[in-house]
Amino acid sequence: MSTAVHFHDQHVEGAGDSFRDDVIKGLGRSPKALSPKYFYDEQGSRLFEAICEQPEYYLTRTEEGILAGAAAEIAALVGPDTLMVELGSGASRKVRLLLEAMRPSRYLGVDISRDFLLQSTRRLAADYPWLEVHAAWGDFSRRLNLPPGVEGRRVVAFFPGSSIGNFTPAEAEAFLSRLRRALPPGSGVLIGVDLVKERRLLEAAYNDAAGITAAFNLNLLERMRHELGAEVEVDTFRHQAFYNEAASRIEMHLVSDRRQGILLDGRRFAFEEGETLHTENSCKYSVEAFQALAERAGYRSSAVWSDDQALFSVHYLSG
Ligand code: AVJ
Repeated sequence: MSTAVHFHDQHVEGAGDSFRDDVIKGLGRSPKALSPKYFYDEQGSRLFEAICEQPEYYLTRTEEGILAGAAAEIAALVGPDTLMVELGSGASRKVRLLLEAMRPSRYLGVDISRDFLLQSTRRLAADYPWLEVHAAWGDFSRRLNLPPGVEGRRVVAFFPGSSIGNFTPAEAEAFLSRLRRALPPGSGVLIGVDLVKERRLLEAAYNDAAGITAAFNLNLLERMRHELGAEVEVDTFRHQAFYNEAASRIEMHLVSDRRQGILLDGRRFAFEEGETLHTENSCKYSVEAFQALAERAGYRSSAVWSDDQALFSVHYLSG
Protein backbone atom coordinates (compact mmCIF):
# COMPACT_ATOMS: atom_id res chain seq x y z
CA MET A 1 0.00 0.00 0.00
CA SER A 2 1.32 3.47 -0.84
CA THR A 3 1.77 6.00 1.92
CA ALA A 4 0.22 8.80 -0.16
CA VAL A 5 -2.86 10.49 1.20
CA HIS A 6 -5.92 10.70 -1.05
CA PHE A 7 -7.00 14.32 -0.85
CA HIS A 8 -10.61 15.47 -1.31
CA ASP A 9 -11.42 19.15 -1.58
CA GLN A 10 -14.84 19.55 0.04
CA HIS A 11 -14.77 23.13 1.18
CA VAL A 12 -17.83 24.95 -0.09
CA GLU A 13 -16.62 28.43 -0.92
CA GLY A 14 -13.23 29.83 0.01
CA ALA A 15 -13.04 29.19 3.75
CA GLY A 16 -12.01 32.84 4.09
CA ASP A 17 -15.21 34.03 2.45
CA SER A 18 -17.55 32.27 4.81
CA PHE A 19 -15.38 33.53 7.68
CA ARG A 20 -15.92 37.11 6.44
CA ASP A 21 -19.69 36.64 6.04
CA ASP A 22 -20.05 34.99 9.42
CA VAL A 23 -17.96 37.63 11.20
CA ILE A 24 -20.09 40.42 9.68
CA LYS A 25 -23.28 38.56 10.65
CA GLY A 26 -22.01 37.68 14.11
CA LEU A 27 -20.79 41.17 15.00
CA GLY A 28 -24.07 42.62 13.75
CA ARG A 29 -26.10 40.39 16.03
CA SER A 30 -27.14 41.12 19.61
CA PRO A 31 -25.64 39.52 21.64
CA LYS A 32 -22.59 39.27 19.38
CA ALA A 33 -21.56 35.69 18.59
CA LEU A 34 -19.31 33.71 16.25
CA SER A 35 -19.02 29.97 15.58
CA PRO A 36 -16.10 28.24 17.36
CA LYS A 37 -15.20 26.49 14.10
CA TYR A 38 -13.31 29.67 13.21
CA PHE A 39 -10.79 29.03 15.97
CA TYR A 40 -9.08 26.47 13.77
CA ASP A 41 -6.78 28.22 11.36
CA GLU A 42 -3.21 26.87 11.30
CA GLN A 43 -2.23 28.84 14.41
CA GLY A 44 -5.51 28.02 16.20
CA SER A 45 -5.09 24.31 15.48
CA ARG A 46 -1.61 24.49 16.96
CA LEU A 47 -2.87 26.36 20.03
CA PHE A 48 -5.60 23.76 20.46
CA GLU A 49 -2.98 20.97 20.47
CA ALA A 50 -1.16 22.95 23.20
CA ILE A 51 -4.40 23.28 25.22
CA CYS A 52 -4.68 19.49 25.16
CA GLU A 53 -1.31 19.30 26.96
CA GLN A 54 -2.26 21.67 29.77
CA PRO A 55 -2.55 20.09 33.22
CA GLU A 56 -5.98 21.71 33.80
CA TYR A 57 -7.40 20.42 30.52
CA TYR A 58 -8.38 16.94 31.71
CA LEU A 59 -10.46 16.12 28.62
CA THR A 60 -7.77 14.88 26.21
CA ARG A 61 -5.72 12.71 28.53
CA THR A 62 -8.86 11.27 30.13
CA GLU A 63 -10.41 10.38 26.79
CA GLU A 64 -7.12 8.88 25.61
CA GLY A 65 -7.01 6.70 28.71
CA ILE A 66 -10.57 5.52 28.08
CA LEU A 67 -9.87 4.76 24.40
CA ALA A 68 -6.65 2.90 25.16
CA GLY A 69 -8.37 0.79 27.83
CA ALA A 70 -11.45 0.05 25.73
CA ALA A 71 -9.77 -0.45 22.33
CA ALA A 72 -10.22 -4.23 22.31
CA GLU A 73 -13.86 -3.99 23.37
CA ILE A 74 -14.55 -1.28 20.81
CA ALA A 75 -12.91 -3.40 18.12
CA ALA A 76 -15.07 -6.39 19.05
CA LEU A 77 -18.24 -4.28 18.86
CA VAL A 78 -17.42 -2.55 15.61
CA GLY A 79 -15.69 -5.34 13.70
CA PRO A 80 -12.78 -5.06 11.22
CA ASP A 81 -12.65 -3.80 7.65
CA THR A 82 -14.63 -0.61 8.17
CA LEU A 83 -14.24 2.88 6.82
CA MET A 84 -13.32 5.04 9.76
CA VAL A 85 -14.33 8.67 9.34
CA GLU A 86 -12.93 11.11 11.87
CA LEU A 87 -14.84 14.38 12.12
CA GLY A 88 -12.52 17.26 13.00
CA SER A 89 -9.47 15.02 12.81
CA GLY A 90 -6.96 17.71 13.83
CA ALA A 91 -3.65 16.03 14.62
CA SER A 92 -5.18 12.51 14.11
CA ARG A 93 -3.64 11.44 17.40
CA LYS A 94 -6.48 9.68 19.19
CA VAL A 95 -7.28 7.34 16.33
CA ARG A 96 -3.82 5.83 16.74
CA LEU A 97 -5.02 4.32 20.01
CA LEU A 98 -7.61 2.31 18.07
CA LEU A 99 -6.07 1.41 14.72
CA GLU A 100 -4.12 -1.71 15.69
CA ALA A 101 -7.06 -3.18 17.58
CA MET A 102 -9.75 -2.15 15.11
CA ARG A 103 -7.99 -2.75 11.81
CA PRO A 104 -10.24 -0.59 9.64
CA SER A 105 -9.38 -0.83 5.94
CA ARG A 106 -9.74 2.89 5.29
CA TYR A 107 -9.44 6.09 7.28
CA LEU A 108 -10.92 9.44 6.25
CA GLY A 109 -9.94 12.52 8.24
CA VAL A 110 -12.22 15.52 7.80
CA ASP A 111 -11.01 18.92 8.96
CA ILE A 112 -11.51 22.61 8.27
CA SER A 113 -7.79 23.42 8.60
CA ARG A 114 -6.28 22.38 5.26
CA ASP A 115 -2.53 22.32 5.82
CA PHE A 116 -2.85 20.93 9.32
CA LEU A 117 -5.07 18.13 7.96
CA LEU A 118 -2.57 17.27 5.24
CA GLN A 119 0.40 17.15 7.59
CA SER A 120 -1.45 15.00 10.12
CA THR A 121 -2.84 12.49 7.64
CA ARG A 122 0.53 12.20 5.89
CA ARG A 123 2.13 11.25 9.18
CA LEU A 124 -0.65 8.76 9.83
CA ALA A 125 -0.21 7.17 6.40
CA ALA A 126 3.54 6.89 6.95
CA ASP A 127 3.08 5.24 10.36
CA TYR A 128 0.33 2.81 9.26
CA PRO A 129 1.36 1.58 5.80
CA TRP A 130 -1.44 -1.02 5.77
CA LEU A 131 -4.11 1.68 6.06
CA GLU A 132 -5.60 3.53 3.08
CA VAL A 133 -5.65 7.15 4.24
CA HIS A 134 -7.99 9.83 2.89
CA ALA A 135 -8.22 13.49 3.85
CA ALA A 136 -11.26 15.67 3.17
CA TRP A 137 -10.82 19.39 3.59
CA GLY A 138 -14.17 20.85 4.52
CA ASP A 139 -16.66 21.99 7.11
CA PHE A 140 -18.50 18.91 8.35
CA SER A 141 -21.07 21.06 10.15
CA ARG A 142 -22.22 22.12 6.65
CA ARG A 143 -21.80 18.99 4.56
CA LEU A 144 -21.57 15.41 5.65
CA ASN A 145 -21.51 13.46 2.41
CA LEU A 146 -18.61 11.08 1.90
CA PRO A 147 -16.31 12.02 -0.99
CA PRO A 148 -16.86 10.12 -4.26
CA GLY A 149 -15.05 6.79 -4.25
CA VAL A 150 -14.94 6.59 -0.45
CA GLU A 151 -18.61 5.82 0.13
CA GLY A 152 -20.51 2.55 0.28
CA ARG A 153 -18.98 0.63 3.16
CA ARG A 154 -19.70 0.01 6.76
CA VAL A 155 -18.71 3.25 8.37
CA VAL A 156 -17.62 4.13 11.88
CA ALA A 157 -17.80 7.84 12.50
CA PHE A 158 -15.21 8.81 15.11
CA PHE A 159 -16.07 12.08 16.81
CA PRO A 160 -13.74 12.43 19.78
CA GLY A 161 -12.85 15.29 22.10
CA SER A 162 -16.38 16.29 23.08
CA SER A 163 -16.54 18.43 19.97
CA ILE A 164 -20.26 17.58 19.94
CA GLY A 165 -20.39 19.98 22.91
CA ASN A 166 -19.92 22.92 20.55
CA PHE A 167 -23.51 22.33 19.45
CA THR A 168 -26.43 23.12 21.73
CA PRO A 169 -28.38 19.95 22.66
CA ALA A 170 -31.00 20.71 19.98
CA GLU A 171 -28.27 21.24 17.36
CA ALA A 172 -26.43 18.11 18.52
CA GLU A 173 -29.57 16.02 18.09
CA ALA A 174 -30.17 17.46 14.60
CA PHE A 175 -26.51 16.91 13.68
CA LEU A 176 -26.47 13.28 14.85
CA SER A 177 -29.67 12.54 13.03
CA ARG A 178 -28.27 14.10 9.84
CA LEU A 179 -25.09 12.03 10.32
CA ARG A 180 -27.14 8.84 10.69
CA ARG A 181 -28.95 9.52 7.42
CA ALA A 182 -25.69 10.44 5.62
CA LEU A 183 -24.01 7.10 6.44
CA PRO A 184 -24.87 3.65 5.08
CA PRO A 185 -27.14 1.43 7.23
CA GLY A 186 -25.27 -0.48 9.91
CA SER A 187 -22.86 2.37 10.54
CA GLY A 188 -21.98 3.43 14.06
CA VAL A 189 -20.67 6.46 15.88
CA LEU A 190 -17.87 6.44 18.42
CA ILE A 191 -18.17 9.73 20.23
CA GLY A 192 -16.47 11.42 23.17
CA VAL A 193 -18.66 13.46 25.51
CA ASP A 194 -17.47 15.56 28.41
CA LEU A 195 -19.43 15.03 31.62
CA VAL A 196 -21.11 17.49 34.00
CA LYS A 197 -18.96 17.99 37.07
CA GLU A 198 -17.87 20.48 39.71
CA ARG A 199 -17.69 24.08 38.50
CA ARG A 200 -14.13 24.46 39.82
CA LEU A 201 -12.71 21.70 37.60
CA LEU A 202 -14.66 22.84 34.54
CA GLU A 203 -13.66 26.47 34.86
CA ALA A 204 -9.99 25.60 35.49
CA ALA A 205 -9.90 23.57 32.26
CA TYR A 206 -10.89 26.64 30.23
CA ASN A 207 -8.72 29.10 32.19
CA ASP A 208 -5.33 27.38 32.19
CA ALA A 209 -2.60 29.14 34.12
CA ALA A 210 -0.27 29.28 31.11
CA GLY A 211 -2.82 31.35 29.21
CA ILE A 212 -3.01 29.05 26.20
CA THR A 213 -6.82 29.02 26.10
CA ALA A 214 -6.79 32.82 26.31
CA ALA A 215 -4.41 32.97 23.33
CA PHE A 216 -6.63 30.47 21.46
CA ASN A 217 -9.71 32.65 22.06
CA LEU A 218 -7.92 35.92 21.19
CA ASN A 219 -6.51 34.33 18.02
CA LEU A 220 -9.98 34.87 16.51
CA LEU A 221 -9.30 38.63 16.59
CA GLU A 222 -5.86 38.06 15.04
CA ARG A 223 -7.54 36.11 12.25
CA MET A 224 -9.97 38.97 11.66
CA ARG A 225 -7.02 41.36 11.34
CA HIS A 226 -4.85 39.23 9.10
CA GLU A 227 -7.41 37.49 6.93
CA LEU A 228 -10.16 40.08 6.74
CA GLY A 229 -8.23 43.32 7.22
CA ALA A 230 -10.37 44.19 10.24
CA GLU A 231 -9.21 47.07 12.43
CA VAL A 232 -9.25 45.77 15.98
CA GLU A 233 -6.87 46.24 18.86
CA VAL A 234 -6.44 42.72 20.13
CA ASP A 235 -5.12 43.70 23.55
CA THR A 236 -8.26 45.72 24.37
CA PHE A 237 -10.12 42.42 24.60
CA ARG A 238 -9.70 39.73 27.23
CA HIS A 239 -10.51 36.05 27.42
CA GLN A 240 -13.45 34.97 29.60
CA ALA A 241 -14.65 31.41 30.27
CA PHE A 242 -17.26 30.40 32.84
CA TYR A 243 -19.67 27.57 33.57
CA ASN A 244 -23.28 28.40 32.82
CA GLU A 245 -24.85 25.82 35.09
CA ALA A 246 -28.45 26.38 33.97
CA ALA A 247 -27.40 25.52 30.40
CA SER A 248 -24.78 22.87 31.44
CA ARG A 249 -22.12 24.52 29.38
CA ILE A 250 -18.84 26.36 29.46
CA GLU A 251 -19.17 29.64 27.61
CA MET A 252 -16.19 31.46 26.16
CA HIS A 253 -16.35 35.14 25.36
CA LEU A 254 -14.06 37.96 24.30
CA VAL A 255 -14.75 40.93 26.56
CA SER A 256 -14.11 44.49 25.39
CA ASP A 257 -12.36 46.43 28.13
CA ARG A 258 -13.61 49.75 26.70
CA ARG A 259 -16.22 51.38 24.54
CA GLN A 260 -14.88 50.98 21.00
CA GLY A 261 -15.53 49.76 17.49
CA ILE A 262 -14.24 46.99 15.25
CA LEU A 263 -13.93 48.27 11.69
CA LEU A 264 -14.54 45.82 8.88
CA ASP A 265 -15.42 46.40 5.22
CA GLY A 266 -16.30 50.05 5.84
CA ARG A 267 -18.59 49.17 8.72
CA ARG A 268 -18.16 49.88 12.40
CA PHE A 269 -19.31 47.32 14.94
CA ALA A 270 -19.71 49.11 18.26
CA PHE A 271 -18.83 47.52 21.60
CA GLU A 272 -19.85 48.93 24.97
CA GLU A 273 -17.33 48.64 27.80
CA GLY A 274 -17.68 45.07 29.10
CA GLU A 275 -19.67 43.91 26.08
CA THR A 276 -18.71 40.47 24.81
CA LEU A 277 -18.37 38.50 21.62
CA HIS A 278 -19.59 34.98 22.47
CA THR A 279 -17.10 32.62 20.83
CA GLU A 280 -17.88 29.13 22.12
CA ASN A 281 -20.29 26.87 23.94
CA SER A 282 -18.91 23.63 25.29
CA CYS A 283 -21.91 21.64 26.52
CA LYS A 284 -21.54 19.06 29.27
CA TYR A 285 -23.84 16.04 29.70
CA SER A 286 -24.61 13.27 32.12
CA VAL A 287 -24.23 9.80 30.55
CA GLU A 288 -28.01 9.35 30.70
CA ALA A 289 -28.80 12.75 29.17
CA PHE A 290 -26.47 12.07 26.25
CA GLN A 291 -27.88 8.58 25.68
CA ALA A 292 -31.39 10.04 25.60
CA LEU A 293 -30.27 12.68 23.08
CA ALA A 294 -28.67 10.00 20.88
CA GLU A 295 -31.84 7.93 21.02
CA ARG A 296 -33.93 10.92 19.95
CA ALA A 297 -31.56 11.18 16.97
CA GLY A 298 -32.40 7.58 16.03
CA TYR A 299 -29.43 5.76 17.53
CA ARG A 300 -29.20 2.88 19.94
CA SER A 301 -26.67 3.36 22.71
CA SER A 302 -24.65 0.11 22.48
CA ALA A 303 -21.91 0.81 24.99
CA VAL A 304 -20.46 3.54 27.13
CA TRP A 305 -17.09 3.82 28.81
CA SER A 306 -15.89 6.26 31.43
CA ASP A 307 -12.88 6.89 33.68
CA ASP A 308 -12.90 6.12 37.40
CA GLN A 309 -13.49 9.76 38.34
CA ALA A 310 -16.38 10.04 35.85
CA LEU A 311 -14.80 13.04 34.15
CA PHE A 312 -15.42 11.98 30.55
CA SER A 313 -17.40 9.43 28.55
CA VAL A 314 -17.05 7.60 25.26
CA HIS A 315 -20.22 6.23 23.65
CA TYR A 316 -20.72 3.74 20.87
CA LEU A 317 -23.98 4.43 19.07
CA SER A 318 -25.44 2.01 16.52
CA GLY A 319 -27.30 3.54 13.62
C1 AVJ B 1 -12.60 20.80 20.79
C2 AVJ B 1 -14.69 21.81 21.23
C3 AVJ B 1 -14.01 19.94 22.47
O1 AVJ B 1 -14.83 22.60 24.04
O2 AVJ B 1 -13.24 21.70 25.20
C4 AVJ B 1 -10.81 23.86 24.37
C5 AVJ B 1 -12.40 23.34 22.42
N1 AVJ B 1 -12.13 25.42 23.75
N2 AVJ B 1 -10.58 24.92 25.14
C6 AVJ B 1 -13.71 22.14 24.15
C7 AVJ B 1 -11.79 24.17 23.48
C8 AVJ B 1 -11.38 25.87 24.76
C9 AVJ B 1 -12.85 21.99 22.89
N3 AVJ B 1 -13.53 21.16 21.85
